[in-house]
Amino acid sequence: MLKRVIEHPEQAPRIYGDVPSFMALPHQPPHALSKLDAVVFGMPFDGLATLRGGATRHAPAVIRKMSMLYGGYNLDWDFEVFDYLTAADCGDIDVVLGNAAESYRRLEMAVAEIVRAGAFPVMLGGDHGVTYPAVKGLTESLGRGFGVIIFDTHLDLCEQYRNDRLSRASPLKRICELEHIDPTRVCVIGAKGPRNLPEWMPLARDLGIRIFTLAEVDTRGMRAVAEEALALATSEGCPPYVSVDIDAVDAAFAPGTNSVDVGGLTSREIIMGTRIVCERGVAGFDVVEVAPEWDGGSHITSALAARLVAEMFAAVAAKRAGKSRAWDFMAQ
Ligand SMILES: [Mn+2]
Repeated sequence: MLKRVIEHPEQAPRIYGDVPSFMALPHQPPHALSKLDAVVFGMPFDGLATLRGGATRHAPAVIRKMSMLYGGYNLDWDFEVFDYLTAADCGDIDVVLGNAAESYRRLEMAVAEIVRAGAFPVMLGGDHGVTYPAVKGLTESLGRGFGVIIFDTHLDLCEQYRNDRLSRASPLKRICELEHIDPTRVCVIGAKGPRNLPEWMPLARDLGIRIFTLAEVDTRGMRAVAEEALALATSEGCPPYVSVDIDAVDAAFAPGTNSVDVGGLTSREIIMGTRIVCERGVAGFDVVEVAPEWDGGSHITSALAARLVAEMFAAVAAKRAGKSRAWDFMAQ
């Protein structure tokens, strides 16, 4: 069994330079993946800058560094995650900055390799545009569909933005056009506020996407909302693809992002939501829109991104260990 190196951060395999592998997982390039449950990769791509830019291309390296905070044992779950789940880090996609189509094609090829290894992909973005090729590559490699659950402030439903159909403004629209994706099994959690377009909500209704607004999360609580989203997304029995746009989280907890917004989810709420929507396993997982330079040196947003991946791993492993909702028992 592939084992993590856990004694000291310096023992972690190096992806490049001083960048460790995610959570000190074994480093295996895509063409040499052994049989695994999960494979982490970085997608250091940012295309369109819609506000203040923000180099999401730097996110995979910083998220990996901050992941060294976290080990396989989690007090809330009270078990060793990597006793039940094998995972590796296959490094970054060799992106061509400025060329989304070619970069996305390379991502899809890597996802195909990950599926061939029997694993599910775990992507460190990148702007939100990269969720589209990840879902496309996955559904094409699997030859089937799955539900999709997205945490996001924005609905990202532009047909195109300045003639670009592959930008961070359009991934949800592109995903809903995929052959095997049923938009009625697609959910967005945490949408809010004045940085959405007036045509998006009617379009979401027409497509049949279930939008859980932040107001609904406030009223019903994250637990109820995440449970309903999971039931919708897994209605045909397959685990969902889960995408976390870090800008769903309040700027107080996640300032390091391009379309930063206030009045959003707390870090506790996004952790709770991530745990619940991943508890039946995942088809794939990503965390996107982290722009480390806007963290002002704290790397707090990258730490949250790494934590959410760790929580996803715990949720998936807990299902195998028969420890679902372990944190509920801890609270008693
Ligand atoms: Mn967003």
